[in-house]
Amino acid sequence: MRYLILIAALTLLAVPAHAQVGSYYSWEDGGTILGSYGNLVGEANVSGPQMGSQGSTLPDYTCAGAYDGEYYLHVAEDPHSGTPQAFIAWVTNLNDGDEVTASFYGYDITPGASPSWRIWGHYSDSIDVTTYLGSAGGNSDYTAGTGWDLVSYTWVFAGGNGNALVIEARLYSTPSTNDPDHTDYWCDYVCVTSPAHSTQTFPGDSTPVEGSTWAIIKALFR
Ligand SMILES: [Ca+2]
Repeated sequence: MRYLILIAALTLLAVPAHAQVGSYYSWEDGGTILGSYGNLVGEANVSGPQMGSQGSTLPDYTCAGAYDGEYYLHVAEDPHSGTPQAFIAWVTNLNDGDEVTASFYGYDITPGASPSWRIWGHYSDSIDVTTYLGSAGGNSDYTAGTGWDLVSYTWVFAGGNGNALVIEARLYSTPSTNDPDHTDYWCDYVCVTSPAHSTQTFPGDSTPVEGSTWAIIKALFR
């Protein structure tokens, strides 16, 4: 089954000049992540209530279940160090000036305090999702701490040598650096809107808007 659903094709008259296409991915097909950076461990496709740790080494909080559908993503930071990132979407074949909006829901029950999520991005080429061609910035707001919270950002593409954008789900634990601390995280329902000439790729077995790029991803992550 395919869970990559085309949800919108906006008017040609809208700003920006290119028609925008929106898709979402909800982890319903068993996928996990496209890649990661830093001390990110334990990526898993999960369903139902989950127990986790908020900085301790023992389980001390629970997530009741998915934000959308039945399945969602678990990752963890272990040991705490720096800012780990889960790569949860990839938009390729972009041109300077293109507008890309992405969002996801992160689970957070600690208002105003870590652990929390942020959405960020970096540039890559359109061949290999693991290439890093510089930060693209992101939203400095964290998940609110009210349960399943939305984080979102809009980039105006300016990739320099690269022509692709990797969407990062960033993990912020407390204390930020400490061994052997462990923090569990859950996220769900990543949405991406980008120009119709670009290609959106998500984890799992979903088919991207342009199938040729998916063949490359499968070869990379076999
Ligand atoms: Ca889901």
